[in-house]
Amino acid sequence: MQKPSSSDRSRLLGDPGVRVKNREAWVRKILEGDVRSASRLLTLVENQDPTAIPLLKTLFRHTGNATLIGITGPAGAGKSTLINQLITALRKEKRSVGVLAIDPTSPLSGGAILGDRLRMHPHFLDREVFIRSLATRGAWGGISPALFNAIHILDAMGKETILIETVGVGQDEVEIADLADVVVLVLSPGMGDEVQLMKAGLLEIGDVVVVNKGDLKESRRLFYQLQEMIPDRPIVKVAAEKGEGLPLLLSKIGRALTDAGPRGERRKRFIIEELRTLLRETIGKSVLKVSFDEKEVEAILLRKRDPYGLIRSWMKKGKI
Ligand SMILES: Nc1nc2c(ncn2[C@@H]2O[C@H](COP(=O)(O)OP(=O)(O)OP(=O)(O)O)[C@@H](O)[C@H]2O)c(=O)[nH]1
Ligand SMILES: [Mg+2]
Repeated sequence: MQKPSSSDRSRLLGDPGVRVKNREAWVRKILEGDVRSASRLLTLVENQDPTAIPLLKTLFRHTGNATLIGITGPAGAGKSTLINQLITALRKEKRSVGVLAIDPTSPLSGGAILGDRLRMHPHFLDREVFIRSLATRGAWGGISPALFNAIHILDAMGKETILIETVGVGQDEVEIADLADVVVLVLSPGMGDEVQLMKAGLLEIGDVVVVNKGDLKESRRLFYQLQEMIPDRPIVKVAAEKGEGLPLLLSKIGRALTDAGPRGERRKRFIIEELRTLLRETIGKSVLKVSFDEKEVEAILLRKRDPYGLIRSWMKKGKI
């Protein structure tokens, strides 16, 4: 990888000199939940356009309220179909919903954007539902600052629940969905035997495990195998296409959220991973060994500081 230049830095951390026209009105509209204003900023974020940063800095203090639900699992397991059903269920509870579909990069799932649009279509006209696909362009693979920023934008829009779909293949790398408040691992029959699942490390993630395609008889076998392999974890059989099994799944998700303890504690991991990702992309090397000051993480958690400004200040002080 090339050494990042100072323009790379301003792309990710902002340039104090940059002025954005109508910034206040733009921010206000996003906070009101305006879809067009949010979409415009998401496009800037996706393209790593530095003019996004001043807006993100202003929005940041209005974030941290949404519940984040990660939906991960192999390509074709039925994640998007399940998300569609989850939206319906959450809307019945009058919760506003944001969905971020992180484009699957594996060739198996080509055409995912169109597929996602079609499968989530019933909610396109609902103002309380905002769905967006996002291309990952992290120089180091899956996770990139854009993904964190996209979550902040949906959060600032006032979405109460944000569903994050990523293809999880069980490699060592952290996926954005794994940083959510609760992670739902979606599996379905016909993806190979259980030994392969174990080998892939796929079963290491997921607070709640879904066996989807419950209408197929092979799903029973997978369900029982999983019960043996991960006896301590909630496993729910669902037929996403028919909308079966959703109430039980929602209650397990709710339980997992409660069991996970105070949200602040869980969010620290999210913040540390966000800082790590920003650092990695701005200084161009892996930063696994950088230790994060508890007080600084806390300041971000409480929205007294934002991640972009904090890293800038570290650079100024020569800490990195
Ligand atoms: N039989 C059956 N098929 C299902 C069910 N849910 C989803 N499918 C089918 O499984 C295929 C993949 O569904 P998606 O929802 O696109 O799966 P995905 O995990 O989002 O896939 P990617 O985004 O490509 O990783 C589609 O053909 C769905 O129609 C189900 O409950 N039963
Ligand atoms: Mg999908």
